[in-house]
Amino acid sequence: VITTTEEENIFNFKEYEAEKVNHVNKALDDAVPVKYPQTIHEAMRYSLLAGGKRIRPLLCIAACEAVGGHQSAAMPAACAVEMIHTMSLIQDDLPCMDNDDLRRGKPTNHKVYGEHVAVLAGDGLFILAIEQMATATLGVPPNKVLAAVRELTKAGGAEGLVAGQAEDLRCTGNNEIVKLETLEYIHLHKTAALFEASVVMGAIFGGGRDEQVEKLRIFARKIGLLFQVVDDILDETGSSEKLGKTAGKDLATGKMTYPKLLGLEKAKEFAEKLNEEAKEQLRNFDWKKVAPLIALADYITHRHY
Ligand code: GRG
Repeated sequence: VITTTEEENIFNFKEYEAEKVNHVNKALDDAVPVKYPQTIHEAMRYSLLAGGKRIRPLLCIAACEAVGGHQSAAMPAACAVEMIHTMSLIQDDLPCMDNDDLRRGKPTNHKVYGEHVAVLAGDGLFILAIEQMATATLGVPPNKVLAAVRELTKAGGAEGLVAGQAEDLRCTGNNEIVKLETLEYIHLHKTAALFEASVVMGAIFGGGRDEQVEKLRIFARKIGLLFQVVDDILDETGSSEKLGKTAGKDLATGKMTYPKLLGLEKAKEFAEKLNEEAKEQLRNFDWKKVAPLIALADYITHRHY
C-alpha cells in the first residue's frame, strides 16, 4: 500500500492496480476471440492472456487520468501496447534469439505451438495492435489517433524495440565488453521506448496539453531506464524471482549489467536518482491525478517481483 503522510492523501496502489489490470485483461480477452483458423488465435491468446504485470497498459491509463481523461479513452492504446510487448516477448524467446523455455511462468509460445505458429502469432498480435488503434478509437479526432499510432510504431520499430534487440544480440553474439553508453542505448530502446509510447499515447487520448505530454514523455523514459537498472540489481543480488524465468539467467549468460559496470551501491543510487528525476517531471500536475504514476514509479524502484 502506497501512502503519503497526510491521512486524506492515502492512495492505495494495490487496489488501483488490481482494478485496472482487471479492465485491461477483459479488454484483451475481448480483442482476440477464438475463431477460424483456431490454432493461430489460440496461440495469440495463449501469450497475451498468460499474466504479466501489465505495466505498460497501467502507465497508459494512469497517464490518461493524470491529464484528466477517463480510462476508456486510453483502453485501445493500452491494449495495443500490451499486444506489441507480448509479440516482442514471443519473438525474444525463439530459438534464434534468447531460446527460452519459460515465460510468464508457462512454457514459451514456440514450445507449445511450434516455431512457425509462434512467429505468426507474434505477427498477428503486432498487426492487431495497429488495427485496435484504427478501429477501437472510432469517434476520436483523427489527428490524435495518428499522433498515437506514430508513437507506437516508432517505439516498436527500428528506432525502438527492434534497434535495442538488434544491438543487444550483436553485443551478445560478439562476446563484446559492453560499455555504459551501449548498455543505456539497449535499455532505452528495448524497454524505455515502449514505456514512453504507453505514457504519451495515454496523455494524448486523455486530452493532455503539449507541454504536459512532453513532461510525461521524459517521466516515462526515465522510469523505463529505471525498470532495467532495478532488473539488473535484482539479478545481481539474487533477489529476483522473475516469473517463469530462471533467476539470474542474464548473469549466467554473461550479460552486462549496471551493477557490473557501476558497482552495486552506485547502481542503487542511480536507480533512486532516476526515480526522483522522473517524479520531478510531475511537479506541476494536479497531485491527486498523478498519484498512480508516482506509485508506479515507486513500485518499479522498490519491486522484488
Ligand atoms: C516489435 C516489430 C517488433 C519486434 C520485436 C524481439 C524484439 C523485436 C524485441 C525484444 C524486446 C524485448 C524482449 C525487450 C524486453 C523488455 C522487457 C523489460 C521485458 C519484461 O517486461 P515485463 O517485466 O514483463 O513488463 P511482463 O511479463 O510482466 O509483461
